[in-house]
Amino acid sequence: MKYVVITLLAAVGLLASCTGSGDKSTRGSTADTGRLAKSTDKPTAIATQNNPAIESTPVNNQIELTANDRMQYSDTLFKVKAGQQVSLKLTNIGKMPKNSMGHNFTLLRTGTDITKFASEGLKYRDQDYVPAAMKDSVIAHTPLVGPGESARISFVIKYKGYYDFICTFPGHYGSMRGKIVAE
Ligand SMILES: [Cu+2]
Repeated sequence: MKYVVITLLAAVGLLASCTGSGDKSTRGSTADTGRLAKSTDKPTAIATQNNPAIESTPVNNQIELTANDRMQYSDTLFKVKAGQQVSLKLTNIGKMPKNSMGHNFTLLRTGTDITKFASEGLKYRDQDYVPAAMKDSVIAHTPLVGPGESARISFVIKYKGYYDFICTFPGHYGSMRGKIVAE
């Protein structure tokens, strides 16, 4: 009899937790029609699910981003309108020479293995460390910019979802990475 009561309580508890969180999880999974980042994605600095920062980030297809000598981007979360042109300007505000502290912005397709991509990129020094062998994983990228330099690119993210961007300069992707949410 005691066992039955415990089971019943557990069932009630389960039911309560389901109804409590059901609203959010349903919203998250239907909004992007199955094009959410795959669960095989490596965890990144930005947790994409249920992150209040995403809610409060305004949609803006004009992105201005800076990068510094401490291997940091000025911002790591952007939200854009899918299917429309995005203009992005990357400026290196550092002072260190390009061959020791160059930066780029490389936007990756959903499901790309960032670690694999970045290590493959090491073989492509003359192509700004963006690996030609994995070009299908790249939505867009800027060239490497040195101190005081800027690069401007435009691109379209066709589908709603979460997209990683990184700097492919050797050793940088660990701290120089962020997300673009397309909605
Ligand atoms: Cu960098």
